[in-house]
Formats: sequence, C-alpha cells, structure tokens
Amino acid sequence: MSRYYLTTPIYYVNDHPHVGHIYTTIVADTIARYRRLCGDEVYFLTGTDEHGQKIERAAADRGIEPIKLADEVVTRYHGLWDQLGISHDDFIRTSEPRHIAGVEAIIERIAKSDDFYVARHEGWYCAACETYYTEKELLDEERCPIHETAAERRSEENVFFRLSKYQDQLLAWYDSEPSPVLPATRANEVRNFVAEGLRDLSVSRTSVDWAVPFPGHPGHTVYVWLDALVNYVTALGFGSEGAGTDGSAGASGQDLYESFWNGDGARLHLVGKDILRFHAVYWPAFLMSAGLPLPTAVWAHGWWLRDEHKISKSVGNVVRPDDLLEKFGTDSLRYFLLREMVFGQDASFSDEAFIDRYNSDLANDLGNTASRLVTLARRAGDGHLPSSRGDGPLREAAETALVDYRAAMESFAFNRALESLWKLMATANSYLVAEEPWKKIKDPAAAESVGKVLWDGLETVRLVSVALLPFLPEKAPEVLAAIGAEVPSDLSSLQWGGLPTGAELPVIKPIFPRIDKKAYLAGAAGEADSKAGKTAKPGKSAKNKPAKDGAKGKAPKAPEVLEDGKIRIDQFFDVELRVAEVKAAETVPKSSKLLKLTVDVGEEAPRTIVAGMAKAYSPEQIVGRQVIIVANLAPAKLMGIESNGMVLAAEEDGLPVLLKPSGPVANGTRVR
Ligand code: ME8
Repeated sequence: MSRYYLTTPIYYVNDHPHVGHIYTTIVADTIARYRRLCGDEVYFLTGTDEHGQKIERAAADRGIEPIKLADEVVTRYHGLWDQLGISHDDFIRTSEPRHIAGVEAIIERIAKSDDFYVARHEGWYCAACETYYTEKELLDEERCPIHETAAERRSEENVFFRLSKYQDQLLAWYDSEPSPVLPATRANEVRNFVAEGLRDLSVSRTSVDWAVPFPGHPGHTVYVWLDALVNYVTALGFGSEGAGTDGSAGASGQDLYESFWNGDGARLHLVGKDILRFHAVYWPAFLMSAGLPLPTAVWAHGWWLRDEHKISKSVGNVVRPDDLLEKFGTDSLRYFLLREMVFGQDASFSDEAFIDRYNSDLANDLGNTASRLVTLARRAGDGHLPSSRGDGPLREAAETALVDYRAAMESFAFNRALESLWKLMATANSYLVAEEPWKKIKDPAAAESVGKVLWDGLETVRLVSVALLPFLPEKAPEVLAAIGAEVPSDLSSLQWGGLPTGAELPVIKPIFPRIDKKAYLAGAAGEADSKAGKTAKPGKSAKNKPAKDGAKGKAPKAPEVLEDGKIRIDQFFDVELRVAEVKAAETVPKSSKLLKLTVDVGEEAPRTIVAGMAKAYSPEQIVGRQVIIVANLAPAKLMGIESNGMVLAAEEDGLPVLLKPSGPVANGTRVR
C-alpha cells in the first residue's frame, strides 16, 4: 500500500467560491477517490487562506472584522464541499492556532539557516495576488498580468528571504526524474523564470495587521504566502505543541506528518496555473531552507474562462453554478468539468455546453443504454438478469478501453479516461444495433442468444460505472444498483465477468432525466432579466412561450380554419420533429427507392424508419449521420416493413437532400 498526500490550494475568504475553486477541488476529490479505490492510503487536504491585505480590505468594505468574514465564507465552503461530495480528510484554516504555531516553527528554522535579512523595498504590488511584480511583468498602464487591474506603487521596510541562494538547488530539483513540476510546458516556464536569476523575496509587511506577527521582528507581520504555503505541513501536525527540535511534528500530529510528509509516499499539490510560481519556486525554497522534504509533484491546471478572461472575483466575471447544481445535481457538474477541460489547458464555461454534455453523454449514452438494457433483460428473463454470459466481442473492446482508462487516470488525463469509457459505450450501442435483441426477444428459439447479448451489454455498463465511481460518486452506484451489480470498494472488479447471472433485476428508474435545454436557457434568461429588473419580453421566457410540446388550449383561441391555407403555431407544434442518429441502414429488397434505417431518437430502443432516399444515398453514406425526423407519425407498412417516422429532406431535381442539425446535438432533441 502506498501513501498518497493530496492538497488543493487553500482558498481566499474575500469572496464565496466560484466554478474555478470548485474545479480544483473536484479534480482533487476524483484523484483521492481513484487512489483509494486503487488501495492507497490517501490523505486529502483542503482549506482556507484567511490572512493578508486582500481579506482585511474585503472585511473593511463590509464593515466587519476579518475573522467574521472568514467564518462566514468558511461556512459556505463547508456547505458546498458537502453538497459536492468532496471526501477531504481535513480542512485547515490559517487562522487556527495549530497553523500559526507551525508558521512560527518554520520561520524559526529558516532564521537558523540565516536566510532572513531586513531591507527597504519598493515596487509594484497587486493586492489581489498579494505579490510584487517587476515593471517587465506588468501589462500596460502598470496593470497586474493576472487580474488586469492597476498595481499599486509601494515602498516599505521588509524582512527578505534569500531566495537567490536556492537558484541552483531549484534548477536541480526541476531536472530530477520524474519531473516534480507538471505539465511539462508549465515546468519549462518555471525553469526559465528561475534560470533568468532570482531576486530575494520580501516576506514581511508593516502595513498589514490581519496577519501572523513576524517572530523576532516587532512591527512586521508575515507575508501571506509564507503563511499560507506552510498549511501543507501544519495540517499534518508540523510545529504543533511538543514539536521535536528536528522539525518533526508535535506528539498529536506526529503520525500524520511522519507518514505523509516525511515518508516515501506521494506528496502532490494541485494548483491553478495562476499560483504555480508560489508552489514551484517559493515553497520548495522555503522547505530547502528549513531542511524539510519537498513535495513530490506540483500539478498546475488551466483556467475556466468566460469570454476569454479568467473567471475571477477580481476580474468580475464569476460563474457560480448554484442553479445548475440545484437543478441537475452534483455529479452532472463533476462530469461536465472533468470531461470538458483537457487537464492543464484552459476551457470555456457555458450553461449551454453543460446541458449538451449532460444530454448526450449522461442522459443518452449512459442513462438510456442502461435503461434500455435493463428493460429488455427484465422482459427476456422475467424480471431477472440473463442466465448466461456471452463473452462476445464487447469483452475485448472493454479490456482495451480499461487499459486506456487506467493509463489516462495515472497521468491525470481525466477527459481521456472518460473518452475511453464513452468510446466503449458507443461500441456497445453499435453491437446492440447489429444484434437487434429487441426484435429477437419475441422468438423463443433465440432466448439464449438474446440473453447473452444483453448480459454482455449490461456487463459493459457495469465496467463503465465502476470506472466512473471516482467521477460520479452518487450516480455511478445508482447505475450499478439498477443493473443488479455490486458497488465495489476497490478496483479489483474492474475486469470482465463481475456481473451476476440470473439474479433478480428490479424495474429501472430514470437516473439521468433529459434536460429540456431550450426551456432551461429561456428560464435562466428570464431569471437574469428579472434579477436585472427588466420586464421579460413576450416570447422570451419559458412562461411566455406559445403552447409547449403541442399542449393545446393554452394559446389564445384562434379560428379553426385560417385564410390562405395558413396554420396556427399550436398546429405546427403538433408535429413532433426530433433529431435522430442513423445507427444502421440497408437497402430494401426489390425497391430502388427505399432504405431501411435504424435510428436512435434517444428512446429505450432504436426505431425502424423506411425512407425513400436510396437514389441519393447509399447505406454507408448515411450511417452515423444525424437527421431530423417526424417522430409522432402513425406507423405505416412499406414493402412489408413497419416504418415509425419520416426523415426530412429537401427535394432537388427529384432527389432528396437530407436535413441535419448544424452541429452535433443529443439524439432525441426536439426541433422547433
Ligand atoms: O490563490 N479556473 O486563492 P484563490 C480554474 N489563497 N481554477 C481557478 C479559477 C479559474 N478561473 N479561479 C480560481 C489563492 N481557481 C491562494 C492560494 S495556496 C497555499 C494559497 C482555483 O481563492 C485554482 O486552483 O484565489 C487557483 O489556483 C485557486 O482557485 C486560487 O484560489
């Protein structure tokens, strides 16, 4: 068993959490859950950074004491982490005595190395970053490169830390194997910054009261970053009462510190790229000076952006996905954030992208497939799982996908891990379309082969759901229970063959109900309008929409027959147009015009539609395409085949030209 210590940044308490803080913490939680399932002994830390000028000013603006502000925001963090199912082992606050004692202890050790001196300091300061910048680093008009707000000219007497003394040691550390700073592109940036020459760092302030008093320097307080970074060891007990003179932890915390910081396990700091320099330059230098072990890895991820700018309170473009969370649950947000961002790169956040991902991946690919399989298996097995396994082609596909998944998880490529699982789901769907168990189910002679196909499909869903446990801690167990599988406590069951045969299989309830995107976005726009004090425009909000989904009677009464052959809007809405994906296509014997299509309209089972398009399209040309269909057409028989719908096409020179959405959307999406 390996030890695995994992930390998030400790967040400032000047404002409530937003999607950026949520992201880092969800990533850390996913890693922690994965490592635990792999059998590691994990210690997962998060917390809050409560001292410094930024907090002092935010509290003054509200006319309250800094600690009151901190208490309020900390309550909010606790609530949010509970809601998001964050499985941290500890939450440290820098205002706690156990932390302050550790800050004093590390300062004492740095002082013993003769790495502090006092000097006058003048420079450009960004209070939001709590750091000085050189003129070269600033944007035009002396603006902070991170927040793009004006930096302040400052001059004060400070205690300095001899950062320059550690330049060579730091460069050697960056060159060690495996590289402690990740990803490689960011490691290069840090290396170049250090190689250009390090200036000593001012680590005290004389103008900030809400801070730890600097030991041995009356009138000075500890610079917030020297205070904050130390949380990673104070939370483990470093410097607590009874600490050893060798810097080991106090009696109470001894075990944790010895196990997780002094031991040979992993010590990983997960941070956003905005604070990589503090973690990959200052923090290791402080530790080198104090004679303490260094982290084994510092991983910097990218930013969530809105309109090309970092989402940040100081920039003023925060996204708080409270509404999405409340309406669609924790796991859907966890899934979106981890699937949408290539870990290490920037990504853009939008409600629309969230809903598209949810509908296509969770509602359709996972939810519908599971539900379709359970319903068919119950029908075939009289309320029981199939009595024999097939071990057909899905087995090999699953084995390949799981190798990819594990490799991606080890390198924190969460989007790739999820992609490999969804690729497997797509293979399972194609297999089902090819085998057509929903048809053969009526034939008693095919009972065994149908059972095998369904068992293989359900086993695939089981493997995907086990692999999803770190990502979807609430929903993955629900899917497992719904398909009659156990929820494992480790990953030993992440291999083909774990689903029972013949066990009872209860009726499945919807796990990922589809989101009506248009109604949600219209509702959100309406709410935003009313929050901004605007009157909602007719037709803009969901409430003002004409009768929805053909619900008659709500629209104002209009004459039954209109002039010039026109129809009323509710008559149009009676026609249910939906997006469908062509899963399979074949020619119809003895017909030069007709193709028999199997289409996925996001329903329990795919439908058959017979369409007159063989003169313009070959079966190969249309498989995999999305088309628009009339979904509520009464069934009709064409050349002896029952057709359930109609594919829309424009007609040119007597030949059909298929209609399709201009971008991919979830199968089953309503077209209006
Ligand atoms: O920097 N995209 O705290 P902080 C992605 N207290 N992640 C984001 C983000 C965005 N738009 N915005 C914030 C501090 N984050 C210090 C840390 S550690 C000893 C002290 C995440 O409240 C990301 O992890 O400003 C970033 O590094 C962190 O929140 C900054 O949080």
